[in-house]
Amino acid sequence: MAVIKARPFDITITPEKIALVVIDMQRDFIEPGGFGATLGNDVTLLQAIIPATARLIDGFRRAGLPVIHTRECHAPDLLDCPPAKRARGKPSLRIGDPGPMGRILIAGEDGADIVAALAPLPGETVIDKPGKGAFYATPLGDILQEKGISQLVFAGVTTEVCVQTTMREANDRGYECLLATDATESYFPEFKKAAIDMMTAQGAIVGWAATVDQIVEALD
Ligand code: TIU
Repeated sequence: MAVIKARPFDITITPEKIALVVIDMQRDFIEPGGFGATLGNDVTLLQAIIPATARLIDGFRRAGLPVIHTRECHAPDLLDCPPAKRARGKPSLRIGDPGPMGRILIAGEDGADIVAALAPLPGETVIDKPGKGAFYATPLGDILQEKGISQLVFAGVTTEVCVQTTMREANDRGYECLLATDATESYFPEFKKAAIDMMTAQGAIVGWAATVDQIVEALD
Protein backbone atom coordinates (compact mmCIF):
# COMPACT_ATOMS: atom_id res chain seq x y z
CA MET A 1 0.00 0.00 0.00
CA ALA A 2 1.14 3.54 -0.71
CA VAL A 3 -0.35 6.95 -0.14
CA ILE A 4 -0.56 9.53 -2.96
CA LYS A 5 -1.05 13.18 -2.08
CA ALA A 6 -3.82 13.58 -4.63
CA ARG A 7 -6.59 16.09 -5.17
CA PRO A 8 -8.87 16.56 -3.28
CA PHE A 9 -7.23 14.43 -0.57
CA ASP A 10 -4.79 11.53 -0.14
CA ILE A 11 -5.63 8.21 -1.77
CA THR A 12 -4.17 4.91 -0.58
CA ILE A 13 -3.39 2.58 -3.46
CA THR A 14 -3.02 -1.19 -3.24
CA PRO A 15 -0.70 -2.56 -5.96
CA GLU A 16 -2.44 -5.95 -6.19
CA LYS A 17 -5.73 -4.20 -7.00
CA ILE A 18 -4.70 -1.39 -9.33
CA ALA A 19 -4.56 -1.15 -13.13
CA LEU A 20 -3.74 1.62 -15.61
CA VAL A 21 -6.26 2.44 -18.34
CA VAL A 22 -4.83 4.48 -21.22
CA ILE A 23 -7.69 5.93 -23.22
CA ASP A 24 -7.63 6.33 -27.01
CA MET A 25 -4.02 7.50 -27.58
CA GLN A 26 -4.67 6.84 -31.28
CA ARG A 27 -3.32 8.47 -34.39
CA ASP A 28 -6.95 9.41 -35.25
CA PHE A 29 -7.00 11.84 -32.31
CA ILE A 30 -3.36 12.90 -32.12
CA GLU A 31 -2.06 13.17 -35.69
CA PRO A 32 -3.16 15.43 -38.57
CA GLY A 33 -5.70 13.91 -40.96
CA GLY A 34 -7.57 11.82 -38.39
CA PHE A 35 -10.94 11.97 -36.64
CA GLY A 36 -9.92 14.75 -34.24
CA ALA A 37 -8.69 16.94 -37.07
CA THR A 38 -11.84 16.30 -39.17
CA LEU A 39 -13.84 17.81 -36.28
CA GLY A 40 -11.83 21.01 -36.66
CA ASN A 41 -9.49 20.52 -33.72
CA ASP A 42 -5.80 21.48 -33.33
CA VAL A 43 -4.39 18.01 -32.65
CA THR A 44 -0.87 19.25 -31.79
CA LEU A 45 -2.02 20.08 -28.25
CA LEU A 46 -2.50 16.37 -27.56
CA GLN A 47 0.96 15.35 -28.75
CA ALA A 48 2.54 17.09 -25.74
CA ILE A 49 1.35 14.43 -23.26
CA ILE A 50 3.00 11.49 -25.04
CA PRO A 51 6.25 11.58 -22.95
CA ALA A 52 4.43 11.80 -19.59
CA THR A 53 2.03 9.05 -20.65
CA ALA A 54 4.99 6.87 -21.64
CA ARG A 55 6.55 7.40 -18.18
CA LEU A 56 3.27 6.39 -16.52
CA ILE A 57 2.96 3.26 -18.66
CA ASP A 58 6.60 2.42 -17.94
CA GLY A 59 6.00 2.79 -14.19
CA PHE A 60 3.16 0.26 -14.31
CA ARG A 61 5.19 -2.12 -16.46
CA ARG A 62 8.23 -1.93 -14.15
CA ALA A 63 5.95 -2.67 -11.17
CA GLY A 64 4.43 -5.65 -13.04
CA LEU A 65 0.95 -4.11 -12.89
CA PRO A 66 -1.72 -4.34 -15.62
CA VAL A 67 -1.75 -1.80 -18.44
CA ILE A 68 -4.99 -1.66 -20.44
CA HIS A 69 -5.25 0.33 -23.66
CA THR A 70 -8.48 1.45 -25.33
CA ARG A 71 -9.21 2.48 -28.90
CA GLU A 72 -12.36 4.28 -30.06
CA CYS A 73 -13.15 2.66 -33.39
CA HIS A 74 -15.85 0.94 -35.38
CA ALA A 75 -16.27 -2.22 -37.42
CA PRO A 76 -15.62 -1.78 -41.16
CA ASP A 77 -19.35 -2.33 -41.89
CA LEU A 78 -20.21 0.43 -39.36
CA LEU A 79 -22.87 -1.80 -37.76
CA ASP A 80 -21.61 -0.72 -34.32
CA CYS A 81 -21.69 2.99 -35.20
CA PRO A 82 -25.02 4.62 -34.38
CA PRO A 83 -26.18 6.69 -37.39
CA ALA A 84 -26.63 9.60 -34.97
CA LYS A 85 -22.91 9.44 -34.09
CA ARG A 86 -21.84 9.37 -37.73
CA ALA A 87 -24.18 12.25 -38.61
CA ARG A 88 -23.12 14.48 -35.71
CA GLY A 89 -21.56 17.85 -36.44
CA LYS A 90 -20.07 19.08 -39.67
CA PRO A 91 -16.82 17.11 -39.94
CA SER A 92 -14.72 17.41 -43.10
CA LEU A 93 -14.77 13.58 -43.24
CA ARG A 94 -17.25 11.30 -41.47
CA ILE A 95 -16.55 8.06 -39.59
CA GLY A 96 -15.84 5.41 -42.23
CA ASP A 97 -14.80 7.86 -44.96
CA PRO A 98 -11.36 7.35 -46.53
CA GLY A 99 -8.73 9.74 -45.19
CA PRO A 100 -4.93 10.06 -45.25
CA MET A 101 -4.56 7.42 -42.48
CA GLY A 102 -7.17 5.06 -43.91
CA ARG A 103 -10.89 5.06 -43.15
CA ILE A 104 -11.71 7.43 -40.29
CA LEU A 105 -12.07 5.69 -36.87
CA ILE A 106 -12.31 2.19 -38.35
CA ALA A 107 -10.67 -0.80 -36.63
CA GLY A 108 -7.62 -2.08 -38.47
CA GLU A 109 -6.92 1.19 -40.30
CA ASP A 110 -3.69 3.12 -39.62
CA GLY A 111 -5.57 5.96 -37.92
CA ALA A 112 -7.09 3.64 -35.32
CA ASP A 113 -3.62 2.49 -34.19
CA ILE A 114 -2.21 3.68 -30.92
CA VAL A 115 0.70 6.09 -31.52
CA ALA A 116 4.00 4.24 -31.90
CA ALA A 117 5.57 5.72 -28.73
CA LEU A 118 2.79 4.22 -26.59
CA ALA A 119 2.27 0.93 -28.46
CA PRO A 120 0.85 -1.90 -26.33
CA LEU A 121 3.23 -4.72 -25.47
CA PRO A 122 2.27 -8.30 -26.34
CA GLY A 123 0.02 -9.61 -23.57
CA GLU A 124 -1.42 -6.21 -22.63
CA THR A 125 -5.19 -5.84 -22.94
CA VAL A 126 -6.46 -3.68 -25.81
CA ILE A 127 -10.16 -2.78 -25.73
CA ASP A 128 -11.86 -1.57 -28.91
CA LYS A 129 -14.87 0.52 -27.97
CA PRO A 130 -17.67 1.99 -30.10
CA GLY A 131 -18.62 4.64 -27.56
CA LYS A 132 -16.93 7.34 -25.55
CA GLY A 133 -17.01 5.22 -22.38
CA ALA A 134 -14.78 2.11 -22.27
CA PHE A 135 -17.34 -0.02 -20.38
CA TYR A 136 -20.20 0.38 -22.87
CA ALA A 137 -20.42 -2.63 -25.25
CA THR A 138 -16.95 -3.97 -24.31
CA PRO A 139 -15.58 -6.78 -22.11
CA LEU A 140 -13.66 -4.31 -19.87
CA GLY A 141 -15.82 -4.86 -16.76
CA ASP A 142 -15.44 -8.65 -16.94
CA ILE A 143 -11.67 -8.38 -17.51
CA LEU A 144 -11.21 -6.12 -14.48
CA GLN A 145 -13.32 -8.42 -12.31
CA GLU A 146 -11.28 -11.46 -13.37
CA LYS A 147 -8.08 -9.61 -12.42
CA GLY A 148 -9.52 -8.54 -9.01
CA ILE A 149 -9.02 -4.86 -9.81
CA SER A 150 -10.77 -2.24 -7.66
CA GLN A 151 -8.66 0.87 -8.35
CA LEU A 152 -8.03 2.45 -11.76
CA VAL A 153 -5.52 5.06 -12.86
CA PHE A 154 -6.59 6.90 -16.01
CA ALA A 155 -4.61 8.61 -18.75
CA GLY A 156 -5.35 9.52 -22.36
CA VAL A 157 -7.55 11.70 -24.51
CA THR A 158 -9.66 13.64 -24.43
CA THR A 159 -10.08 14.59 -20.79
CA GLU A 160 -13.69 15.76 -20.91
CA VAL A 161 -14.94 13.27 -23.52
CA CYS A 162 -13.69 9.65 -23.43
CA VAL A 163 -11.62 9.93 -20.24
CA GLN A 164 -14.34 11.60 -18.21
CA THR A 165 -17.09 9.32 -19.59
CA THR A 166 -15.03 6.23 -18.71
CA MET A 167 -14.17 7.53 -15.23
CA ARG A 168 -17.84 8.14 -14.55
CA GLU A 169 -18.75 4.66 -15.80
CA ALA A 170 -16.01 3.17 -13.57
CA ASN A 171 -17.05 5.24 -10.55
CA ASP A 172 -20.64 4.02 -10.85
CA ARG A 173 -19.32 0.43 -10.99
CA GLY A 174 -17.52 0.89 -7.68
CA TYR A 175 -13.95 1.50 -8.83
CA GLU A 176 -11.77 4.12 -7.14
CA CYS A 177 -10.56 6.33 -10.00
CA LEU A 178 -7.38 8.41 -10.13
CA LEU A 179 -6.64 10.67 -13.11
CA ALA A 180 -3.03 11.41 -14.13
CA THR A 181 -3.31 15.15 -14.79
CA ASP A 182 -0.24 15.54 -17.02
CA ALA A 183 -1.02 12.37 -19.01
CA THR A 184 -4.41 13.58 -20.21
CA GLU A 185 -5.31 16.42 -22.56
CA SER A 186 -8.18 18.10 -24.32
CA TYR A 187 -8.44 20.08 -27.54
CA PHE A 188 -9.82 22.74 -25.18
CA PRO A 189 -7.52 23.45 -22.18
CA GLU A 190 -10.37 25.11 -20.29
CA PHE A 191 -12.44 21.91 -20.63
CA LYS A 192 -9.54 19.82 -19.24
CA LYS A 193 -9.37 22.06 -16.19
CA ALA A 194 -13.15 22.05 -15.74
CA ALA A 195 -13.36 18.26 -16.10
CA ILE A 196 -10.68 17.71 -13.44
CA ASP A 197 -12.26 20.32 -11.17
CA MET A 198 -15.75 18.82 -11.43
CA MET A 199 -14.62 15.19 -10.98
CA THR A 200 -12.51 15.94 -7.88
CA ALA A 201 -15.07 18.35 -6.35
CA GLN A 202 -17.53 17.36 -3.63
CA GLY A 203 -15.01 15.06 -1.91
CA ALA A 204 -13.86 13.21 -5.07
CA ILE A 205 -17.42 12.73 -6.36
CA VAL A 206 -16.01 10.94 -9.43
CA GLY A 207 -12.38 10.46 -8.41
CA TRP A 208 -8.95 11.79 -7.54
CA ALA A 209 -6.24 13.59 -9.54
CA ALA A 210 -2.44 13.45 -9.22
CA THR A 211 0.61 13.93 -11.42
CA VAL A 212 2.49 11.14 -13.20
CA ASP A 213 5.48 11.65 -10.85
CA GLN A 214 3.28 11.28 -7.77
CA ILE A 215 1.72 8.09 -9.14
CA VAL A 216 4.95 6.50 -10.39
CA GLU A 217 6.76 7.25 -7.08
CA ALA A 218 3.98 5.41 -5.22
CA LEU A 219 4.44 2.34 -7.47
CA ASP A 220 8.21 2.06 -6.84
N1 TIU B 1 -13.82 14.69 -29.82
C1 TIU B 1 -13.24 14.43 -28.67
O1 TIU B 1 -12.83 15.31 -27.92
N2 TIU B 1 -13.06 13.13 -28.29
C2 TIU B 1 -13.55 12.01 -28.90
O2 TIU B 1 -14.32 12.06 -29.85
N3 TIU B 1 -13.12 10.80 -28.42
C3 TIU B 1 -12.26 10.66 -27.32
O3 TIU B 1 -12.21 11.50 -26.43
N4 TIU B 1 -11.47 9.59 -27.31
